[in-house]
Amino acid sequence: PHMENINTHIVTLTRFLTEEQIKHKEATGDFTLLCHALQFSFKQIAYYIRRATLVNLTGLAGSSNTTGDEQKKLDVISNDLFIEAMRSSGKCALLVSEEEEEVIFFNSSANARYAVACDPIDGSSNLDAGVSVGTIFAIHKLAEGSTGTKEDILKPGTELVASGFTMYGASAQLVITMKGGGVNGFTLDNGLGEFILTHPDMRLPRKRAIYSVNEGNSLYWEDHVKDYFSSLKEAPEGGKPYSARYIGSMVADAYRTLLYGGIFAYPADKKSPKGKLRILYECAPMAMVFENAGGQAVDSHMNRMLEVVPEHIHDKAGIFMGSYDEIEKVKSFHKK
Ligand code: P6P
Repeated sequence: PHMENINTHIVTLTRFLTEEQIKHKEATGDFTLLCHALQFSFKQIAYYIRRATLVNLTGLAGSSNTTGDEQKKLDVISNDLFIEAMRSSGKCALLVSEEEEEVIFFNSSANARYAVACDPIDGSSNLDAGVSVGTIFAIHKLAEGSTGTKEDILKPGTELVASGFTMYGASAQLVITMKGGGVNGFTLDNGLGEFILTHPDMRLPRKRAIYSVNEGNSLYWEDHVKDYFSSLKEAPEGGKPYSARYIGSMVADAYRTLLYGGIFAYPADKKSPKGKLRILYECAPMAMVFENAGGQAVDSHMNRMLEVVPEHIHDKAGIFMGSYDEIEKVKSFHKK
């Protein structure tokens, strides 16, 4: 009888990726191998974050390691790990990282067909406060015949092959979605060193009375943004106002919104006219996850986020993402 309560249907990320590959007859295995390099870097980053608080990796000035050289901050270590994982995979032609001013071209990966954008440690300013941070990733496929140029990554999110994020919280939670597919959540089992499928086919509730925005910027918001958020604080006949939940780490706010529903927003405002969050490795990958989970994501002009094309690799955008009905409500407040 004890066997009855042991979940024997364990799907690891590795098995999941292989099953996905088999669905595509034309698959060469390159995408699968790229994703293995990704998951390896998430395991490494998770390991370093867990050690960070112990060995002072959270970037407190003056800390140095045994050889005495200046202790690298966690965001630098994570960026280095991620770059090396992409390089050694041989499947990544070029990489855009939040930590790198310019595109990194992997000339050693001659036949690589993928371009990756990532934020290795999004929310790192919160690290020493113990707030969950995360790695956000977006995968584009090179245009036919392209040898890998900046144009291969300056594309609308509608062309993304896959995207997702790993949140380093009490445990490492990985969320991944592929073009035309659903959203699946995996939890890192530290003992096995495996990501286990714990949240199959994640679906955003159509509505939920939770809003997530930095109200400290409300002085700078456009009027229709002020009106929208003010409307959430009213109690319609017999109804109740919304709850406010803001962590200030996009991956943590996004993960909660994905699980519970509601809306997360970082509107462009008078202080940040183009918004604060970056299109390639924050807005677009999150938008793909939210749309594939049944939600929506729009920019400050109410354009579908996945149709926004950045001019430069670090371009920003305002963003509203969350439950389908909630975004419809934002649109209704936006003056034409
Ligand atoms: P603010 C973290 O610094 C970050 O890039 C995102 O992770 C987060 O959503 C946003 O900025 C928080 O910005 O202005 O509210 O502190």
